[in-house]
Amino acid sequence: MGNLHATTIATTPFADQRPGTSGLRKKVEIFKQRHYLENFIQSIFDALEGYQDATFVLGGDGRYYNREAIQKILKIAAANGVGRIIVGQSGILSTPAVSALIRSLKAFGGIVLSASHNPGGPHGDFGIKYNVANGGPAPEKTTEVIYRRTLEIAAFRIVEAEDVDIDRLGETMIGAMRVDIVDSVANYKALMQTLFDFDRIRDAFRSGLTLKFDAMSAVTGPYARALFEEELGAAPGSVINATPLPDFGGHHPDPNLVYARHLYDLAMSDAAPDLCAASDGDGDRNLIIGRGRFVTPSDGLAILAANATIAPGYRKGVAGIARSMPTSGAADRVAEKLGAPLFETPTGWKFFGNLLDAGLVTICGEESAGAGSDHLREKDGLWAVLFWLDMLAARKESVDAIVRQHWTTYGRNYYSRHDYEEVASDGAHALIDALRETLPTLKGKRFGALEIAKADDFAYHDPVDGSDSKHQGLRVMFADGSRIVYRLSGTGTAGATLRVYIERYEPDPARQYLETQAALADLIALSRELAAIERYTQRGAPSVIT
Ligand code: VG1
Ligand code: CO
Repeated sequence: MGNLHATTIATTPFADQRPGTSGLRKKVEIFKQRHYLENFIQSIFDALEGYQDATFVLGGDGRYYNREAIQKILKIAAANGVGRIIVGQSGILSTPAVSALIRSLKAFGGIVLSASHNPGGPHGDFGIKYNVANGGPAPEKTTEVIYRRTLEIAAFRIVEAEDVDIDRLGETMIGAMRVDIVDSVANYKALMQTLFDFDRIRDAFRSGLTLKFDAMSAVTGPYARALFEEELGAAPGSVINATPLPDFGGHHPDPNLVYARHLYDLAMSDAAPDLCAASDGDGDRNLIIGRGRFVTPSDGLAILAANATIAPGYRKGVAGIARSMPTSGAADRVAEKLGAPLFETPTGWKFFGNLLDAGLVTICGEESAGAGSDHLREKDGLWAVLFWLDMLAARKESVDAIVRQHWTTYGRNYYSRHDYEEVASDGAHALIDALRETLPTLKGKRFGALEIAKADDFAYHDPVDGSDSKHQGLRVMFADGSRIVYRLSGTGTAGATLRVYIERYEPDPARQYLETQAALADLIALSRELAAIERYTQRGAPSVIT
């Protein structure tokens, strides 16, 4: 194909294209509106500088509309003067694989098509996220420029060309832009081999270690098959639901105790394998359940950090740890013991990027089942599973034993998140506004044995670029170290979702084996009372407890 004609097409702005916690997420019906996707993609290019002739990475989690979106994006990119685009075969690339490719190829940036753990299909959700040259999600200053552009956009550019065959590996051209269709797994797999002791894990599987990994009919299937079964020798059938489906088989690809209940039940049964694990739609989250022991994501972060030097990729130790503010303080105790700094950031992986780039932290995590490290700039589900496998292989102990030993050493942070999903948006905002008003009056107040020591509206000052992010969640902190945090989700696509995070620290080994909801009962009751949740949301109880 020689010079193709690029046309400029007039358009009008949409008012609702502000990216949230992790990109722009909307119902498929919204994305399918005429010019909706085109406007957003053109706004991304309009917001960038100096990208002409540069390389970009493009791929998604295979959900409904992935393939159509890829064809449109390729044609818009060609019309905007992009030099080369690397596309995962059949449009498949996990979020961490995109991040890894951007870094390996020193690309200018990348576009991830995913709504992560949200359901897919014609009536489900779709999403677009722009990642920058370090491989991570664009920082807020960039997403704000993109958003402002979407409010003014008057035209987009697109070439008229045949669709590219994205199922066939190899190189093709759209006008002057080169398109490389690449293996979705190879680059990511090679990176994992530099971080973990594959021989040790292989030996462990040979000696009887057992795994059940559920790809939830989402993007990680091909990666998990290649890594766990083909490369590491886990028994055939260790990976289930391994074919990415456009509607994820009609399920929520969310690896939590509600949507992956069957894994929990398996792990608690007589037939339990040593490790049950799962990842989400786009492959950046992880669920870890050992035989008889669920590992909360907050504990998982702390345990990985405490054991990091077991893995070859982290032999040199941990420079620092970062966690999102609502994530439990379990990692703080590990950082303290390691003599490493601990950073507390707002929710969303984009806030870890600067800390990782500056070498201030090695391992990061969020309570929402995300963990990762400086190997790339996204959270990484299969990385976490490989880390656990390597730890099990090296320590030759069960998940349960590792967790118990961790609590004995560091104490246990009982932790739970209560989500009130899809409540009316007005009521949810009114709740937050009202609670914010009362924060200054809460200090010193007593509720039974609980005394409020401090209450604030979390703000973050980025120590690397000096940027400030305000209103990142309301914190109520108690004299005994317990905590309740309130914030509204920035990834939902219907109404509002109120997240309430509840935590209590228990240093006494004799009291570390209570059921979580029971251990937190008084704080849970207080969380509802303090914010008058039922009055504002008409909900007497949360819809999801994790
Ligand atoms: C949620 C999680 C947050 C995570 C984000 C994206 O955001 O709480 O920790 O970074 O999803 O994860 P929110 O604003 O809904 O609370 V993923 O795997 O959906 O890209
Ligand atoms: Co995700």
